[in-house]
Formats: sequence, C-alpha cells, structure tokens
Amino acid sequence: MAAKKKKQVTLHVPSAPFRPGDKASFAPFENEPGDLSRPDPANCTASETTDHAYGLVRVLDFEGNASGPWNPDLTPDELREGLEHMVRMRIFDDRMMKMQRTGKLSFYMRSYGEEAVAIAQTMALETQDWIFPTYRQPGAQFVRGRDMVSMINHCIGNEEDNVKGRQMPVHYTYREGRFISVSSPVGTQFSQAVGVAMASQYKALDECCITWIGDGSSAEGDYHYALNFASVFKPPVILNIVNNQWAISTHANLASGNPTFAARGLAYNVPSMRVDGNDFLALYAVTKWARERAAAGEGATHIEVLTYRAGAHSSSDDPSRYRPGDEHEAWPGGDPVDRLVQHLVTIGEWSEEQQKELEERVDGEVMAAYKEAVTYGDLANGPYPSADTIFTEVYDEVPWHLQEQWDEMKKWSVD
Ligand SMILES: Cc1ncc(C[n+]2csc(CCOP(=O)(O)OP(=O)(O)O)c2C)c(N)n1
Ligand SMILES: [Mg+2]
Repeated sequence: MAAKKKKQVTLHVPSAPFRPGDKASFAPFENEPGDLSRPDPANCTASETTDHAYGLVRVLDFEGNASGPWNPDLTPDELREGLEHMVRMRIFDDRMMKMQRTGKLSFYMRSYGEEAVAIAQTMALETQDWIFPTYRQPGAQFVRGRDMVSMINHCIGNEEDNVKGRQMPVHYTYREGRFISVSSPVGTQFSQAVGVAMASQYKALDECCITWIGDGSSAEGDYHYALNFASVFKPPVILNIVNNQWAISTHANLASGNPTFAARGLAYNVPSMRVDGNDFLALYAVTKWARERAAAGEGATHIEVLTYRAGAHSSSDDPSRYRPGDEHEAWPGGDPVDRLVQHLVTIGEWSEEQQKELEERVDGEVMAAYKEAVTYGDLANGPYPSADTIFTEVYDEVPWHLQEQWDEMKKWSVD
C-alpha cells in the first residue's frame, strides 16, 4: 500500500552564517585559558574529555598572556623558532602567489591564517614521527628542515622537482622529513596514517603518525573508516580535523550536524579535544599531550583545530563570491602570527623592530631561493622533467600495457 502523504516538510539544508553583503559577527570564544583541565595523558578515557570536545582548549589570551594547565612552558628560543617558521610560511606563500599571478606557477594554495597548525603541531612531535598532511600543512616541512629551493622547484615542476612534475603544485612529498605525499583526492591520508600507526605498533617502534583533514573532507567516508580503526586497534596516531570554516565555497555547517567536530570522536570512544588553532601554545600543548598518549600505548587522540581560512581556497578561487570580504577580521580567534608576536613582546622577549628585521631577512631568503629555483627551469620555458617520467619509477619492471603506451608516445616524440 502506498504510504500516506504527511504534512509538507522541507529538508534541513544548513546555510553559511554570513554571505556577501552581510555584516559578519561571531560570538567570542566561551572558554578562557585555564578553564579546561589537563587530564593525565597515560590514563584518560574518552568521556573524561567531554568538556574538552565541546569546549575550547586555550593558553593565550588576547592580551598576550599565557596561562592555565595547558601552558607548555616553551623557552623563548623555542617560541622564536616557531615564530620564524610561521613568518617564513607567510612570506613564502605571498611570493608563490605573486609567481602564480605572473604566470611563473600554474597553481598555488596558501596557509594564510592557519600557519600555526602544522608548525606548532610538528614541533611538538619527535623527528621519527610520520606526517600525513593535506595541502594546508606545508609548514611542517620547514620544521623538518626542507630547503626552500627544493620546495619551489616542486611548485614550478621544473627539472629539479623531486616528484618530476607528477604532482600538482603544493602537493609536496619530502621523504627525508617523513612527510608523506599530499594526495589530490582529499581525505585519503586519514586512513593511511592509521594504517601506518598500526604497523608501528605491531613492530613495537617508538614512533607515531600525525594527520590532518579539512572540515569539508571530514564528511567523507575516509574520516569515519580511520576513526573506526583507530577506536578498535588503538594505534599511536594523532587525528586532526582542521575546521577552518570553509571547504572552498561550502560552509563547515554542511559537513557535520554535531555542534563541534571534536565531539564526533567521543562516539568512537577516542579521547577528543577542541583547540584554539590560532593559539600556538595551545596547539603545541595538545599535540604534546596526544604524543604522550601514543608513547604510553594509549592509542589515538582526535583533535578539532578551530581556525579560519583567511585567504582564498586556492589561486583559482574568489571568496568574495560566497562570503563577506571582511569576515576574516570578525573571526574571534585573531591571527596566529600576531598573537605569538604579542606574547613574546609581553614577556619581554621580542620587539617590533626585531619582528621587522625578521620579516626583511626571511623575505631576502625567499627571494634568493626563488631566483635559484628558476635557474633549474621555469614554467614558461622549462626545462621540464622528461615525458618518459610518466612511465618510470612506479614499477620495477614496466608492465606490457604501459610499455605499449610508452612506445606509442615515443613515436610522437613528445619531448
Ligand atoms: C575526493 C575529492 N573530492 C573533491 C575534491 C575537490 N576539492 C579539493 S579541496 C576541496 C575542499 C576541501 O575543504 P576542506 O576539507 O575543508 O579543507 P580546506 O581546503 O578548507 O583546508 C575540494 C572539494 C578533491 N580534491 N577530492
Ligand atoms: Mg576547510
């Protein structure tokens, strides 16, 4: 029998809080530094993190003071090191965007507003730990010591590109730094990180994996498969959702019906934290806590990193089409670089002049790296990696069907 028609209902389709033309105004953060406890990492159940998953772990206030049980007590040198990496990331990004706009790069993606995420979190790890990033965490490579010339060679796709033009720009790979290739289909890294962490545990190695996924990508199955395996097998893995409010033009509201992304981890029985992603100190502290849990054999930690994508999604995107132009200024989390500078100045370990000198020095380094990189080939003129590289370095012995295609290509002398 056909179902009776019920009263007309409409599907709930969440909308973005603000669209172009609206005046953006966000509520200030509810939690102050010190509001949330720091549970014992070696003995913490998921339910003990309920307040942390629905609240927000913070260390820095907006006057530049650090306080509370999550204060990682970093030395001034460590803080300055973190600041320098963040400044390098921002200046590097700006230079690469200029190169893209002048036709020197085909495509680019900045980390603007999110620089603290990869940098603080990677600094909190051990050097043997594996990094499974998205395109929004290139800063981890600075922490792991990658040379900027090599990064620019990759973005150009010139002859010295370590992936020989096979990847999109910003989809780095850096074997020496245990930085796994960024994959273009978003989300795949989440379950890969869990798998590698399971292998580390099985081999009793003192290492852990860290991975990140965007708010939008966390609506995909990959996120849930990863959480389920992490919940069951308890491997040493740190699973971060970077909630930067947007997935290109789709607002984060459309990716989860839960009031916080962090709280989803509780249902998987994985201790879960929500952290102020523009607070370098809080990010460092929460990641260190998760690393301690991994080392103690306590398994996975799930972290929502609350931040805001201050720039366009990529060089192909125009955010003024879908959000107010000044939405970033209204974001209550401020800017991660400014907040760390303010903290260093407040504790008497930095000054505006030193900041200016740092920016000038780093700008010079980025320019020099760029000038060197283009000597190995630029986008307009090459030299590029040989077309043969389409067929090399995947199989030890090239399978017949690829060999046929390769032979065909040679007839057309593509090079
Ligand atoms: C499987 C898959 N679907 C769609 C895309 C196209 N795409 C690239 S990035 C992106 C948005 C991702 O947003 P989010 O996960 O929030 O990460 P963010 O860019 O904000 O860091 C989309 C839809 C893709 N690369 N892969
Ligand atoms: Mg996003």
